[in-house]
Amino acid sequence: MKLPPHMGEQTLAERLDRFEIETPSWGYADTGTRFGKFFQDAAATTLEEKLADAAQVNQYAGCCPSVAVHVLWDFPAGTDPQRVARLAADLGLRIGAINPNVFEDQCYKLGSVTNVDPAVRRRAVQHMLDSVEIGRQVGSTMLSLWFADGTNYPGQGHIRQRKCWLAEALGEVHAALPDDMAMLIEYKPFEPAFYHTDIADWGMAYALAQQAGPRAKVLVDTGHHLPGCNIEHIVAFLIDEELLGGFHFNDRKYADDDLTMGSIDPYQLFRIFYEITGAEWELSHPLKIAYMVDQSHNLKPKIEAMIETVTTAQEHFAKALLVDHEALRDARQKGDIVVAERCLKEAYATDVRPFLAEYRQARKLPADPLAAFRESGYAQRAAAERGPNKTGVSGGYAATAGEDRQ
Ligand code: PSV
Ligand code: MN
Repeated sequence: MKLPPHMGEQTLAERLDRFEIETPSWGYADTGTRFGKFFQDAAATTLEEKLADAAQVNQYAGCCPSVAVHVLWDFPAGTDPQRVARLAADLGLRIGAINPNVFEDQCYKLGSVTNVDPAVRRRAVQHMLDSVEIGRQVGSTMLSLWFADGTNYPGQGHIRQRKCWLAEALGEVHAALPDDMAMLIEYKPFEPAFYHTDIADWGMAYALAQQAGPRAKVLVDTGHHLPGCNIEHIVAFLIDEELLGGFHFNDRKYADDDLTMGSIDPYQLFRIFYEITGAEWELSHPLKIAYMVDQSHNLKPKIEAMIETVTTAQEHFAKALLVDHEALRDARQKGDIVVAERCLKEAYATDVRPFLAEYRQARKLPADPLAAFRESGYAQRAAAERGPNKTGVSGGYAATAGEDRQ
């Protein structure tokens, strides 16, 4: 494998040791689209099962020690957060981002923090404050906010007024964050709202983050852009502004398709990682960016899809580390576009899989995590244990957790 001057095998391995990617609890549960849902016998229904599945991904891939949780789906009334933290720790995991849910309750039909009814706005803020408290108790350092708020028709909402309510709510929640907790603000151009979304793009998330307070940053969900958008440009811009908080990784062909990372446009993934690793090279220090997956697979087996995702992430991160920054700087200086682009393409074309296989084996991980997981028989055992308990009908909270996610 051709390595650039700044990147010996040892350094590459050390950089990969620091590369962690968080998987989402909802990625292990049965899920569907608005057209229906196909159950998988092995899919998790309880938080215990979701954590057990996440632990499998970490056991085989080794780079996913934290799990994002969705408060409404994972912390039904009466859940003891400290017990959840212990459960995670017993599995070699920790609880990562806390995702409040202010989009499913009936009262949010016309908005949560942007609802004209002050009682609904209060309820949404209270849920976020409660989520901060859960986060504190489970030892999380991230509150991850996404709002489905928006309108379907011109005239339906007072856009500027809604913006003020949103800013007010974010400011109140920010003020309640413990010192070590960051607030991530996610944007999305459409869906479920189809005329306007209150936080439609990175610029709106940026402005709101700045108003909210110093620990508020922008979260880039790679599926939340209109076609043709240059996501890596947004990433570079936010890095420079010190406002890139983290990612929700997934891939897409059309909209928020939640396909496995790198399945449609792996070069885009590489370009995103290049903007980050390039900035880190120039700054000579790592950036604090939360890499998270936001995918829930309704066709692929869930644990396999997650292992595939995180190993793809590792591969593309490693490729990005292979860019010869000095040669690139030199080519730019000379205005040599062809060589400059070639610096990226050379790194992207490098087959890092043999290196990663050795890297894993040196860390007592299987060279091929997916094959090893398949051989373990875990999925068959989970299907045998969990399948008979599934009715195929929504039966209680846990059985429906995460299922209606789009
Ligand atoms: C919304 O599409 C989103 O990307 C948000 O991150 C939610 O928290 C997540 O999906 C789960 O529905
Ligand atoms: Mn997301």
